[in-house]
Amino acid sequence: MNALAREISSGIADCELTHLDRAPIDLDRARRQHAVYIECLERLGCGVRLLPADSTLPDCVFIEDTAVVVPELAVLSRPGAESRRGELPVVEAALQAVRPVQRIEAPGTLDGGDVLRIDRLIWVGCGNRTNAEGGRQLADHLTPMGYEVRLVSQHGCLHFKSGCSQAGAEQVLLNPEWIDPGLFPGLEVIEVDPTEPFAGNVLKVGDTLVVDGRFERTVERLDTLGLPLEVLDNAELARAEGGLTCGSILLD
Ligand code: CIR
Repeated sequence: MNALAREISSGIADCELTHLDRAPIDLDRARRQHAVYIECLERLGCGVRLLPADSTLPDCVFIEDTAVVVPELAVLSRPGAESRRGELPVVEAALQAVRPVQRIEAPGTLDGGDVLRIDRLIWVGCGNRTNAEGGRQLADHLTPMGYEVRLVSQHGCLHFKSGCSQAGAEQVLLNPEWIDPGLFPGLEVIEVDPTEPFAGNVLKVGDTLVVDGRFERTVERLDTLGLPLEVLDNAELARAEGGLTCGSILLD
C-alpha cells in the first residue's frame, strides 16, 4: 500500500471553518502530531509520498479532499470551498504518476471527505461541500469500473466521513446524530460513544484502525471488538476541522 500526504501550511490559521469557532493552532505541535501520523502510516506498511505545503493554501494538509482514488482510476475533486481549489495541481501531478486521472468539472463540486468506499460500494454525502452534480459526475466515472455509487443527503457535519468511516471489513463506525445507520444495510454498525461526537472518523490501513486517543470511550468500544488499533493524538488539526482520514490518500 502507498499513500500520498501533504505537509501542513504555515498559513493554517486561516483555514476554512464551518462548525467550529476559530481557535489558535500551535503549528509546531500540529507538525509533531502530523509527523507521528506519517510514521504510523509507514509502520503499517505504506510508502508515503509527502508533498510540499504551500503557505497560501491554509488547508492543503487535508489532501483527502482533493481526489477520490480507486485501483483503476483517480478522480480529481473540485472542492466545495473555493479557497481550496488551488490545492489540486500538485496533487494532480502526483496522481498522474500512478493512475489515469479524470476530473469533476463545474458546476459540480466534490470533496473527497464526502466519499466513503467499502470495496465496490461508494457512498457520496451531498449537501455541504459536495453537490448532487459532483456526486453524479463521480458516479459517471466509477460506475463503468464496476462500482455502485450511492448519493445520500448529508447535513449534520462538515463531511460525510466526519460522521462515519469503515472500521472493519464489514463494519462501519458512525455517529447516529449525524449519519443515518440505515444507509448501511448488510454492514455491522458501531456507534461512537454519545459524548464523543467527532470519534466517527477513523482510518483503516489494511486490517489496522488508526484512531484518535482523545476519544477514549469509543476507542474502548473498538478495542472490545478486537480490532487492531494504532492510537494517535490529532488534537491540533482537529481545530481546523480535520480528522484522521483527511491527512492521506491511500493507494491500494
Ligand atoms: C475545511 O474546512 O475544508 C478544512 N478546514 C478541514 C477539512 C477536513 N477534511 C475532511 O474532513 N475530509
